Amino acid sequence: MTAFDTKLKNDHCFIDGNWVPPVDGQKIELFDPSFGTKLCDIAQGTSEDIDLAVDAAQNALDGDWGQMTAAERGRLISKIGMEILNRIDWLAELEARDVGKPLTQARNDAIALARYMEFYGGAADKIHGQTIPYMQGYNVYTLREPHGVTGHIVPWNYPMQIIGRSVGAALTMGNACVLKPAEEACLTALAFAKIADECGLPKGALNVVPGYGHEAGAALTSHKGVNHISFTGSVATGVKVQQAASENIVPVTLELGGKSPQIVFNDADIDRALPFLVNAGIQNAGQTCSAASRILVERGVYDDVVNRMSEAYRKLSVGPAMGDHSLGPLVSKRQKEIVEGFLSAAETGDITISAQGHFTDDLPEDGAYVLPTLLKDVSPDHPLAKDEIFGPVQVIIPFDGEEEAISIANGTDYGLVAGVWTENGGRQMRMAKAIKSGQIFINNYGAGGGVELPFGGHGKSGHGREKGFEALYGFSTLKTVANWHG
Ligand code: TXE
Repeated sequence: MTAFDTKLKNDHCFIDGNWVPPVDGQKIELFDPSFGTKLCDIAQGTSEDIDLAVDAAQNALDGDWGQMTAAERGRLISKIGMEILNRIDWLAELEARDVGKPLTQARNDAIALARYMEFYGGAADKIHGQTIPYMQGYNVYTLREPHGVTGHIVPWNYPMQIIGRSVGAALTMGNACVLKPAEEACLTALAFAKIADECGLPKGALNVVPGYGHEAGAALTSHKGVNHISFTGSVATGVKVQQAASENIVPVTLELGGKSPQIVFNDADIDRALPFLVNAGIQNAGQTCSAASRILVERGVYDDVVNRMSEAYRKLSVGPAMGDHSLGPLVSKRQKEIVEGFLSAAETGDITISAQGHFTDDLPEDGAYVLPTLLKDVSPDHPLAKDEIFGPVQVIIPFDGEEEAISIANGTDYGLVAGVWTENGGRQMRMAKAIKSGQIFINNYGAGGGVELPFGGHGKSGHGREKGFEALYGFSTLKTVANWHG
């Protein structure tokens, strides 16, 4: 199988059920980060393409898509999920070559995308309003309705999963979507549109406009015809998105990454914890919003955890995505420079590298590779322990007792996910309550992806919840009807 079959019009937009070139004909070059070579061109959509996409979405709401019952939508969304499963190899290869994700991880993302569609497809006709007891002579009830046109700005780190959790939920509630994938990674967004189209999604219900953030992205977030915006990306861009949306008084869901801790107490089951501690830092080469980039370890087991994590790090291999190593390259040379900047701050800041992984022998020279790096004895106040690195770098920080663990855990601007490792039931509950974070995992981390589990941030990690039924509430609005019948 080749990465590009001729059926995927990679340099087109998908608008109103048609594959169309961008209005001004411009293109963006897409690179394979495993080799640093050009992969293909994608469309450089602009505000004109966004206008067309928003019009098409509005027409879909006024047309066939808006007329479908919840059960019909659910059946269609489930069908798209089934078709994704049928084309898993194709999707996985597209993602691996586009963003450098090791093939097995890319495959898991395709499975997660299918799982979102399966979950949401099944939920479509199970979301409903309520009746409210009120004054004599009234029937009062609520209706759950779509926002209308929803805008989806998706980053490059988990395109398929993020499309699943946001576009999947928005379609389920009957919204019509305009999706702007990241300029570094948009092939699986186009492939998703192709699959949805072939499954019979009415035209205009999903539109995809690739392009730069400051052009197509900004045009989408400030568009007066958009009724809800879902954004996943950096804090700096999240601020711009929220400002743009506020001009039109449009609700926004922001997922802006984090500096998530896993906290290991002296009584933890370290055999069980170890793979979670390491994988949650190096999965997708650390380019994960919920990466456990801080490992807090109680003094009594500190040396043991450092030694065992170091041993695991030394076994990690880094190579081309299609070779399916522990880690692939980072998404781009730009991201590699960002991560190397942090690593040189470690060198000059006198921080000890406890262990690193290794490159494969035949590493392509121009790939965006960095070694997974474990840093120990890092002060909780150091930028390496506070800032999101978005690369395969974990810091280990010692602590003494619950109080200090909580203070360090809550000591960054972020609060997306936290893990707690302890056998003490009372402490599990105290920690779950005290940590400021959208998700807390006790004696596990990530819960296998958790399509069903509401997910979102605290502080600068953002606001609003995606995944699970919560996302369906977020992608809908509530209307109250008070009907006086005398
Ligand atoms: O993010 P941006 P970048 C973090 C991570 C990373 C850093 C920079 O720390 O190192 O952000 O990555 C679109 N209006 N995360 O520069 O700019 C852009 O086209 C509207 C964490 O890639 O936030 C892309 O589709 N949209 C994160 C998306 O925003 C705009 C995932 C993300 O790009 C826009 C990615 C604008 N003005 C990076 N400017 C996570 N939470 O998982 C850009 N975009």
